[in-house]
Amino acid sequence: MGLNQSFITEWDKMPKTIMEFDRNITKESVMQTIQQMRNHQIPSIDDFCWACREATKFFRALPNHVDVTVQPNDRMILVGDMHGCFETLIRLFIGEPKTQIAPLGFPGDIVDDFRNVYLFNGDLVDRGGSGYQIVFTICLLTITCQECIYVNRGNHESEMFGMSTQPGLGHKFMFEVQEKFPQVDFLKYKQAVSELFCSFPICHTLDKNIFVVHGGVPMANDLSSMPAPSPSPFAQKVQQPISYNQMVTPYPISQLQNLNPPRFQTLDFEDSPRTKNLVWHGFLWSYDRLPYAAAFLDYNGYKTMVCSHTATPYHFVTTFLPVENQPEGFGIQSVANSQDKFDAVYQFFEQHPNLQKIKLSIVEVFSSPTNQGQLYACVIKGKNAAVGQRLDYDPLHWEYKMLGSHTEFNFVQAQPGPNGM
Ligand SMILES: [Mn+2]
Repeated sequence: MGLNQSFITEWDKMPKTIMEFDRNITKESVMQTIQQMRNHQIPSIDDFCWACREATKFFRALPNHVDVTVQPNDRMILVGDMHGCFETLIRLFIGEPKTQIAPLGFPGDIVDDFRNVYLFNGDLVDRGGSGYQIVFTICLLTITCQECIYVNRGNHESEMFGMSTQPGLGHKFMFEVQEKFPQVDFLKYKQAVSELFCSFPICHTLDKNIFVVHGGVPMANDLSSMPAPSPSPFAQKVQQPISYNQMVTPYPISQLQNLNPPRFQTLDFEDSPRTKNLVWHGFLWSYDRLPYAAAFLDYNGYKTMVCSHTATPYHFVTTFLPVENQPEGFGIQSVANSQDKFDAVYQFFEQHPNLQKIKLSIVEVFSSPTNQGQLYACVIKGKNAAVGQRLDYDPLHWEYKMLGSHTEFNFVQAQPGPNGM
């Protein structure tokens, strides 16, 4: 992805006014506030920091790994990287008449007898120009509708990106806030933002079978304290994984709750060789979509992993099947990276129900135009069954809600300069 391209839109650049905001909020008032932001009003920095602190209290009480009991009438909506594009949130919640895309509605809304439950899978900020409105929205919804909104932390919710006050490496959230409030010092809001970002849980499990995490899982390299592989994520994608059952067992998810330092002290998820052997780093930064990740699913009793982080232009589904005599235990059966391929893989498994039962899957979902492709959210409807059987965990059966194409967003010209955009 080109850091020299701006992902700030004409919408982001429209002049904003400060809204009147009553802190006695209700679900109804929050919907009105989101409408006001759509109409180019933004909260004051004091109201913004208040919302961050109130939401932080809630997130801090959650474990690192949140086990979500899905209700039979829940409609789970999994949203990938937003990267500061508030227009995507408008498309999800309210709709955008010019696109003809029907909105999914707000968290907690009942649509066709199903209750909307959202999970935002990290990277709320940076790159785009309206992370401020996204963070404010997430906080207000968390305060008023806790059972209908979940958030995972992404690698941008770190000192390296979203909390950074150092210029360089693309458009950063702290500078977005500074542009909105040039007279206010970073110190006024950086602490509230940092505490919020560090309070987000690391991963969620839905109905026991679907594991949702921003980056991926710690690789064998991470767990064996071996020297890190190439720092390039693209190099990692094609690198052969180290066979887990010969060298190190996959990370047991039960250990995540007791990991030290606690997540509240992990400001710095730097993407450098120095931090690559930290378990924290794997969950937020890993781009591994190879059999080692399937081994993690198998070891921990999950069927499907939902990741974001990779800016895929389509909702990639990677399918793994057990392979005899392979050290990894699993091999990649297919990667559905286009609609034609998706349909072919779907057909194959419909014709091979025995393989369907034993396969494992990874889905990549990205919901911001910074992927320079199509934007999607995953939609999975619950059913009336026992816990563990309420969601169909096979991603070939899920609905992928198209939110548009990157070509529909009017990006402004990149600023020339030594740091690029
Ligand atoms: Mn990311």
